[in-house]
Amino acid sequence: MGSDYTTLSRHVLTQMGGFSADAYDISALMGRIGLAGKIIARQLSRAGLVADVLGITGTTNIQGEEVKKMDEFANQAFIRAFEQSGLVCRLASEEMEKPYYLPENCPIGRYTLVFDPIDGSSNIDVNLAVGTIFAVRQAEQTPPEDPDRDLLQPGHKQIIAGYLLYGSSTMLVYSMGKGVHAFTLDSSLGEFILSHENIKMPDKGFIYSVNEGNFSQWSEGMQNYIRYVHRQPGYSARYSGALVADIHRILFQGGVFLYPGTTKHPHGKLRLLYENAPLAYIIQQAGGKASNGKEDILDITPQSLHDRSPLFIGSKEDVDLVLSFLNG
Ligand code: FBP
Repeated sequence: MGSDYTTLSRHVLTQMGGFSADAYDISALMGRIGLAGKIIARQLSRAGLVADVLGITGTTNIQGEEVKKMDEFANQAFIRAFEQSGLVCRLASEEMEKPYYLPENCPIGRYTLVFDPIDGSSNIDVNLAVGTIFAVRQAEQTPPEDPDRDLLQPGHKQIIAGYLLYGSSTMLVYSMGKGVHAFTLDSSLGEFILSHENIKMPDKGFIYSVNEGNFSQWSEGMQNYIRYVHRQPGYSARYSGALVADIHRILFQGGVFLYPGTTKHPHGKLRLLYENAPLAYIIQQAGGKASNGKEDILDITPQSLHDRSPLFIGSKEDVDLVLSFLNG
């Protein structure tokens, strides 16, 4: 267990190996992500008591989904957290068709941020765990005719990735390429304190996490994998409705999460840039694996901000087993 003094910003400085301007920039950037997370956690914690937390806004987002009031609140929390920061010039999220510019941070802002403000939105109104997913990349010179090209990069170009989990406690899990570390929010201090350092996941687990309601729409290989785990003693199905919560369980206990393509949605449901790639980065840093069924999630270059991809992610041996069924 970390001490009261291993705060998120201090841990990032240690990870950066010193007190350079870059180190302080990255530490400040993670501090802003932590701030947005605290503001979202506070709003969620009083959901049933104050107006305008639960329910829908009445609008539809670029995904064609009803926008929840918390989706909008969380999206704004991130934008507000990065205003006047000099860190991030452009942000892209699940809730915004196009990237959002913070002119006061341009062009000095040397990083870009992509995020899913609330992951597991269908859980909000029933007080079940939800999360936020984020990833940071270096901003690059882009041509005027294609200013956001540098947002469409493969996952291995992420320099930081992570998620916030709003569960019985609020946690922030991140990696900047030197292992995976988890922090727990101590609300009495208002600080994220290191609680789990250098998390390594089991090579094999006995949890499979999938929405079996889509069974009839899956490939034969995928159906055969599920038939196989149904026959094996010791396997347990766990599916929370929030990707972040299911991935968090698998990070600590092992197993595999699956969101395959379906006949209706051949690319599946989950978004590559701000759902699959950040979580693939975390899982790979913890010793696991993430694939779209054919290639490593971190090698895929998105063609557009809201591209979707199938996702098979978790313990190495479990993902390899799934791939062996998918590829016959
Ligand atoms: P949101 O980011 O819009 O919440 O969508 C993603 C998600 O809710 C994941 O968290 C979850 O794993 C999945 O969709 C659930 O989808 P389904 O209801 O089709 O099983």
